Amino acid sequence: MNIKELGFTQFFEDQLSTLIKEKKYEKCVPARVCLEHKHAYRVICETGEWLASVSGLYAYEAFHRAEFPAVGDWVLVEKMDGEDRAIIHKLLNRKSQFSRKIAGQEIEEQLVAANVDFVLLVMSLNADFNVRRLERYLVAAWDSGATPIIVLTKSDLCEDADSYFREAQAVAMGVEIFVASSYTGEGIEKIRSLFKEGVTGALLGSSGAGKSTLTNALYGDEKMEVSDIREDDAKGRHTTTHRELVLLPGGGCLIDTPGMRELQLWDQGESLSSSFQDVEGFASNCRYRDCSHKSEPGCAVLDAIDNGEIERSRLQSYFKLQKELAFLERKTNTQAKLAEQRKWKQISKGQKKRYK
Ligand SMILES: Nc1nc2c(ncn2[C@@H]2O[C@H](COP(=O)(O)OP(=O)(O)OP(=O)(O)O)[C@@H](O)[C@H]2O)c(=O)[nH]1
Ligand SMILES: [Mg+2]
Ligand SMILES: [Zn+2]
Repeated sequence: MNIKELGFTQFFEDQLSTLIKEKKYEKCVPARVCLEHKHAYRVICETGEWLASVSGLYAYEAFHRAEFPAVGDWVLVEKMDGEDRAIIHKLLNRKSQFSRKIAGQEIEEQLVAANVDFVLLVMSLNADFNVRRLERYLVAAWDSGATPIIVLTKSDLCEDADSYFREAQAVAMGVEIFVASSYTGEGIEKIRSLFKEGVTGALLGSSGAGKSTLTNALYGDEKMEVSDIREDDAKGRHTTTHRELVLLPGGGCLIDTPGMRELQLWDQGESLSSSFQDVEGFASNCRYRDCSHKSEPGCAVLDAIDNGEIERSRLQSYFKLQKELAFLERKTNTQAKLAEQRKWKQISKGQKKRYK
């Protein structure tokens, strides 16, 4: 196998050519993380597939959870003699990363997939379909550095796919939308044509949306386990438990992920603007620059709602996501400040010792 097939592009080659000159990486080869389970990894490289874990030094130096390898990452590994095991010594810089805030109260980034070109937001054309959730996924997807794509699955179950398509289109702002069925094969070829050699996509969405079934359809065989959804609410059973990278026979890599219960945003940039170009477009015509679009006179956004150009629920969704991101920013700023203070405390402690 040639690692180009695994997605080893110039971006990674450039990093490798510098790193490999360092003595400590002399015995290393590049490998891609294809499975992760509690800090144990499976990696693929040119000569095989190995179980791997990070070196002691790596673990010691990694400060944040996001500095540990995730599925899709490129790492430098050293094979252990006579064993199908390897040690991960170095993580190569990522070209994209889809992140979320970890579940619960803690403010920390969790990586869902790394180095993907496309994030395929999967939603089924039944009770799972929810435009507000789609908006949330789109914000996260725009932030990832990968291109978002929407896949509306189970079209065979839906009499009126067109109206769902239009609903999705109204919030998708230039994002390509595929209507597909893994049962009848509708849309599958079109989705497959995204995957050329070296291209990586990741499937994201709720449990039961049909991500693993789609993986199997694209793969052309029963690669991933799938199971029924619950009749009463169309929710899935969390069948997939690990993120896994699969090499498609026709070229390209696909990452299947476990269905998410909730996607809490972990946003670094301008992704809200990318997802809500319509709202922000109108907002630029408001009379006051700091218009909150709640009750001000001359508010172009409220006018747009009155004229039916934007739905009120979309504006509410915008406010909600904006609030969530502002909260996250405040929290991460506080955390950064605390970390800084801790660092200075340690340094000054060290200095006091030295002067004693
Ligand atoms: N009718 C129909 N059913 C589908 C289609 N795709 C998936 N399903 C069914 O939906 C159920 C859930 O599919 P999965 O592929 O396991 O869903 P998933 O998104 O991988 O779920 P998790 O692994 O739990 O996140 C299974 O019963 C599938 O057979 C489709 O295109 N049409
Ligand atoms: Mg699955
Ligand atoms: Zn306004």
